[in-house]
Amino acid sequence: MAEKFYITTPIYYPSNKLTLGNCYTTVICDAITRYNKMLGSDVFYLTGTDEHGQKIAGKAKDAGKTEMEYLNEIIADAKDLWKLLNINYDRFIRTTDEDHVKVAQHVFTELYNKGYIYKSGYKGKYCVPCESFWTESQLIDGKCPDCGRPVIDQEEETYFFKLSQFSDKLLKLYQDNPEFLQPQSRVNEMVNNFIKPGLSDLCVSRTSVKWGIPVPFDTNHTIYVWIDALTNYLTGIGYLSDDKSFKKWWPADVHIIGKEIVRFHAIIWPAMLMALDLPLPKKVFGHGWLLFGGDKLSKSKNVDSVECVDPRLLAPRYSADAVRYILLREIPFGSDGNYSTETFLTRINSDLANNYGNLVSRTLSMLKKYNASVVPTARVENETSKDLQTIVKLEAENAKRHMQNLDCSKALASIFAIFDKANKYIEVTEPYRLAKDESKKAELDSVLRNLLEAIRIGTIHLSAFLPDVSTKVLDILGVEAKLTDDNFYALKDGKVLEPCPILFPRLDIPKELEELAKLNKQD
Ligand code: ME8
Repeated sequence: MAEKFYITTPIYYPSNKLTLGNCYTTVICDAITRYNKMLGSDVFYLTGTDEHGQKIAGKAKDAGKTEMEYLNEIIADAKDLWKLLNINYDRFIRTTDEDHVKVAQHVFTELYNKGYIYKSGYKGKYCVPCESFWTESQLIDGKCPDCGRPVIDQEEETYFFKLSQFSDKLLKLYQDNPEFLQPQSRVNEMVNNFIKPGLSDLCVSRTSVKWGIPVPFDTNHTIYVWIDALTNYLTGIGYLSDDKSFKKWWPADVHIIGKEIVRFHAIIWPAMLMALDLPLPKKVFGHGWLLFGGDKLSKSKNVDSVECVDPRLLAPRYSADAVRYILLREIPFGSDGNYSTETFLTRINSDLANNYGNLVSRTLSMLKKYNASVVPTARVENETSKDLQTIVKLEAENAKRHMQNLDCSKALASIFAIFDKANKYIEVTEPYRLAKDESKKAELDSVLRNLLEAIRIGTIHLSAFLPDVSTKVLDILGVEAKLTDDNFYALKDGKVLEPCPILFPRLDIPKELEELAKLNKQD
């Protein structure tokens, strides 16, 4: 039976349209999903939205809409965006979904019945217009960090989860399972910044937030943030509604999240699951941030004026594959990295148009010119061809290894090393020179065949990352995207190959930057 693999993104706040930052995690999870499917795994990919809370209610009110009207528009846009970027999720979960409301309420009641939740009072600094509590340290100059207005001391009756009881269990979890939280630096952050100083119990209900899931046995309260949000990972695969599915998929193989929410996934979530006697996720990966001029793309900041960051504009103009490529390739996985429109356009030209696109079109046009587009059977073994085969095989194995570590950026570097090598092979073998000498026909045919095989192998790996362009090329070659064979000579001898359309037109970068600046202004 195929191995199962359950992967999740965070559920995003639909308080505004989703951003390129949200696309980063979603595209990574999609590439991991596709790659694992090619390896023969049975994969479930969950993404969705986190729809409760004061902020959403306030936004809806400002827009003169009901919460659901406001949310439905944003969710429709999010789903369109995922379609635009070829995201192949299995379920889009919304925390307003009926089955999720039941799960969140069930979990809250279970934790209460088991003695992990108790009622008490919450004292804090309260901003009346924002209806938000803040801790002393969150205030900016003693004022509300959101709106800058004065805050008052306020007390509210709330339920608490006994998080403080889990310190030792969490330390043991990290110690016994070095795979649980990655990259390793995040473990040190959790231990030194939160667990060693002592965990406080967690506020899990509110009476002042009306837009939320009611606590079933005390309906003055709504469930506050994390019990509602984190349990989506259970609902998504049928907890309480489809036992067979839940048993098949749980525990999650990996939760991929941004580093700012590692604390919730690596401390609160395992503690809740331990309290519920449910198995823990196998891995939490906290990736770094895509930075824009050194800043994390934040929905509240208008970075659009300096950089073009709207995927809804970039994908139709440069292709979904190009947007996926920059997100998957540019930033070392786990670290922060800068995004800029100029880097994006430069990568399209250098990697996609020159390295890959040009390799494919050059090879197919030589095949047409020198062998009537027929896949040659010739196999002349020499140092150069052996060298090509060795590198292709090695880099294909490297790509697989990097994907076991979820590292799309390094995997893509390995795949592009295959194309680099193939381009160098053209330079070294000089097929145009061989074509001038009748006696070198077998050698020429062999060079063409080797190029086609390198393109085949590289493109199969590439298809998890750039599905559109890979499908085009694999269709021309007449092969399926299966990672079963990284050896040469799997193409069908004698097959006639169709010509290749231009895969990535070369861009005039200064002109594009000017055009994008104009489009940004119109927005
Ligand atoms: O935190 N770089 O939702 P959210 C990289 N609802 N990743 C980024 C990014 C950037 N500049 N900007 C956003 C929430 N992300 C909660 C989560 S989970 C049970 C609840 C990605 O809309 C990254 O995955 O603020 C980050 O963790 C997430 O979007 C934050 O999304």
